[in-house]
Amino acid sequence: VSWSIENLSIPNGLIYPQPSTQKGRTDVNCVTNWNVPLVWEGTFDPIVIDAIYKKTNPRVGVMIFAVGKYTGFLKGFLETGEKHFLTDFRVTYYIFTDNEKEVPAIALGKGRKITVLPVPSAKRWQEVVFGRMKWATITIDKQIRNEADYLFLMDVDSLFHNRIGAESFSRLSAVLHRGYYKNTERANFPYERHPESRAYIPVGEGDYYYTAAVLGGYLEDIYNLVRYCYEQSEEDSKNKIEAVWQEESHLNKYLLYNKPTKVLSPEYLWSDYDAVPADIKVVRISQLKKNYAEVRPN
Ligand code: U5P
Repeated sequence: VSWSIENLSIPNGLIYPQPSTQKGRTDVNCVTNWNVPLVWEGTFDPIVIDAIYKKTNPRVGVMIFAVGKYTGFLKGFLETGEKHFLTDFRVTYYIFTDNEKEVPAIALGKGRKITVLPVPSAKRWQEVVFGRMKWATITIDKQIRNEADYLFLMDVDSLFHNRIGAESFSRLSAVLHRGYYKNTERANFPYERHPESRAYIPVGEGDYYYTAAVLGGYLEDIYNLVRYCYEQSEEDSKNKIEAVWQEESHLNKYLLYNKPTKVLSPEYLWSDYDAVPADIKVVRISQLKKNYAEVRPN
């Protein structure tokens, strides 16, 4: 299939500034030690990269969960997504919800649609968070596999503020957690440290600490990842264990031993709680402040 090899052709005659071998970002590292890109503003030309991927016109799926009061976040997420997220690409938002009536009617761009998928309500917020991996696994098997080439999984309680384009595409793209992307020894990453958990990572190992709130990649690679997180957390729960950061702990273990093919800087998920430092030149998505007591079931 065409998706197993990234095709880097562009339209003849596309005009863009000459790329340099000398100039570029010097304040941040733009490559990992397994030699894949670490993506920051200023490391790509949006015209060039979008042109490359538009040629293959991929079908992009975005899985978002809005269970209980979180349906209130859908409007802002979708409206700002339509302004900034892969505009000019084919995008389907897969909205997993226990309350279809609360899914707002949003004007969508050409080639873009919403598919609503019913899921059960939850008593504990942890049920939703773990349940995402389960419902994502089941629904990819049942439906999405035939409908998407690239697949994203995102938290709904956030807004898009700036462009996210084809630079986010790769086989497996993961986002650095804003809280630990610099000045943090890996021994201090909030990995699961109990050897009894399937998410256990020993002190002395680790690359980065990734967020579970934004993820993307080829459909099959995302499928393998979500199924892994689902199965590992099921094993833990049989042993009466819940990993310290739920599915994010399992995700970090997976990504340590199955390296992402692209690492996205915290531009791809910042937070309204945190001041924006100088090396974050553009905030593309930001998590909203929320009243946990109000929005979570327990
Ligand atoms: N979520 C819900 N309902 C809940 C808790 C979580 O839909 O009661 C989903 C949302 O998509 C949210 C994501 O963005 O799980 C992560 O949860 P949180 O860590 O933001 O609470």
